[in-house]
Amino acid sequence: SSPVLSLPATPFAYDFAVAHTALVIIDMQRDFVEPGGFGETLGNDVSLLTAIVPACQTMLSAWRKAGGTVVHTREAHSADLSDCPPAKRNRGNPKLRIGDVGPMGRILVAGEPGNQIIPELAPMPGEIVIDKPGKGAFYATGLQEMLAERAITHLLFMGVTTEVCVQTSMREANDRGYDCLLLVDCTESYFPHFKAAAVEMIHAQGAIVGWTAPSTMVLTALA
Ligand code: TIU
Repeated sequence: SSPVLSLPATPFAYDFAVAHTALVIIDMQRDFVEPGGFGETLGNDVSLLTAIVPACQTMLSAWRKAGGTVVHTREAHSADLSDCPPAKRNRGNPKLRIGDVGPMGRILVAGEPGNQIIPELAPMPGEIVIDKPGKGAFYATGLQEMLAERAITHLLFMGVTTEVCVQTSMREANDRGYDCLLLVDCTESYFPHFKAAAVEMIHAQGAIVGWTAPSTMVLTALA
């Protein structure tokens, strides 16, 4: 049996059962968190993102101990870039484009060193790992079917970056009928004011996209 747990989240209580909830960890890969990857080639200071790693580790290990479903995503393209639209590859003025060879291998290409999830949050056997060609975790992936097989109805989100891949994935999930909650201390942006705005716009208008809460609330509920 999996009792319903209730968090005093924002903007109001978030009720979930561990058996029907997945922890979704968005793109905690070296490309975004370490120097020499995609994030840095876009002109960003990646050091901001490493600050959330300890909170993510604590949350992940508590969720594993509780027996909950874990989903890891990576923003990843196939080696021939057939799943990378020219509009995405040509956008902006990066030092290195998707598919170019950087210090951690080919930028945003599956299997390259930079595309690996950071060791602190490495997937364990049996956990779902999704390679996604878009910003959202549902576009051109089998994620919805995998969640349906496991009778998952609720999603707890963490990862990077808040207003890009995390928010896009939450919006996709919300439209697919999932009750979503963002763990605010387990997500970060290269732009702190974008993170703050994203958190506000998610829980505004009566949780129009979903709920937000600190991870300590989940840890307390699981204890
Ligand atoms: N994972 C993710 O958010 N991909 C991005 O490209 N994020 C940026 O903030 N650029």
